[in-house]
Amino acid sequence: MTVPVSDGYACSMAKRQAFDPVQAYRTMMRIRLVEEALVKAWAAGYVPGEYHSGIGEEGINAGVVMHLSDEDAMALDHRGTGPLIARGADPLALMLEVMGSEEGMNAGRAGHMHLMDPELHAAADGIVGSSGPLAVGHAIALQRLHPGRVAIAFHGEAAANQGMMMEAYNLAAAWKLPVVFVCKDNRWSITTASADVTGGNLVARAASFGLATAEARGERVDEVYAAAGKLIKRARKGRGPGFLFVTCHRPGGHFEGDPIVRITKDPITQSADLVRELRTGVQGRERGATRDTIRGVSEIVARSSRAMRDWTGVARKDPLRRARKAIPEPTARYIEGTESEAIGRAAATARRKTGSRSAFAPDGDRT
Ligand SMILES: Cc1ncc(C[n+]2csc(CCOP(=O)(O)OP(=O)(O)O)c2C)c(N)n1
Ligand SMILES: [Mg+2]
Repeated sequence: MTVPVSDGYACSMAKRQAFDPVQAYRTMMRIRLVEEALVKAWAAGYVPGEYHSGIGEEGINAGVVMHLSDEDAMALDHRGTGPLIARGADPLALMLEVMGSEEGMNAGRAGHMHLMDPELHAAADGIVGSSGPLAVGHAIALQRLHPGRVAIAFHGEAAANQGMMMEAYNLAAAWKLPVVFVCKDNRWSITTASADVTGGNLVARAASFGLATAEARGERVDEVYAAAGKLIKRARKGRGPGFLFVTCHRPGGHFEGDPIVRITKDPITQSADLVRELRTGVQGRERGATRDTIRGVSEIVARSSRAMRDWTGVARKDPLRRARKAIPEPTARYIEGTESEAIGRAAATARRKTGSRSAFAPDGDRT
């Protein structure tokens, strides 16, 4: 399913070679609005389970996906909303799916972590690292059936430590497959700082497998577009796979309701549970030696403050803010107006259709 192409949106993207900042801003704005609508829907109890938003990754999603065309494939991770919207997936069908509706893009069976659009050759998977082998599978098929087409694997920096991801890098290089791995580095894997569990350097690691590498800052969509373009172009020509390493800042933390983000926003109320648990740990019967307890508490405090530092005050790294500066003000406003209206309408429809299921609110909040 694709968005009606009244503005030439979905199908015109791939044919363009030069970077189009207006198209980039429209794509990023559309992603942001869908993400924000889903974040609000989650808080209001319309979304069963978790929701991992990709707010902050829009520069990566738009910068990479703007290079793709019809037969190209995408294997997505647990933050699949952005790439799918960038590719032209129907926002209403996607929102309905995340809300568990039978009218959703996968009849409500997939939820947000297994979104799939066969027409776009795109599917998400909640198993961390699985987008690697899945993209390699697509790439094997493309190499034989559709030379010139490319497969993309979106994955987090922590997923790069999964064994199956390294198998994917290896086979891609050994068989010169048309695949580009897009590694989105937000520096966190849930509450583990990735630097604490990662040996060496991921770009050097990818290069050592024989992948062509490039790097970009995720808040600069033009930079992502240029770096992705080089790797995608050579992969299409049969010159082998690539690895694109892109930094990004995700202010929402790991998922909606992330306790650390909640504490950052409202420390007095939201830290009550943490303080209670810490007190039980420190004073309870099962407590360990005092030295270990002190070390444990300091570790928790240090880790929480490191996360808070990373996840707050990143507005200046917001990819939309940067992209907006690159286009004329009236154009930006026009895009904001038309996209807000379309996505607002789709979000209201999705809520109306799933209204009777709005039973998943955290803390009984139904805003
Ligand atoms: C194989 C596997 N292990 C653990 C998990 C739980 N899990 C879900 S997301 C996540 C963090 C992944 O971090 P990263 O790849 O950096 O992606 P990010 O969430 O930061 O976007 C983990 C450990 C999982 N889904 N699959
Ligand atoms: Mg990460």
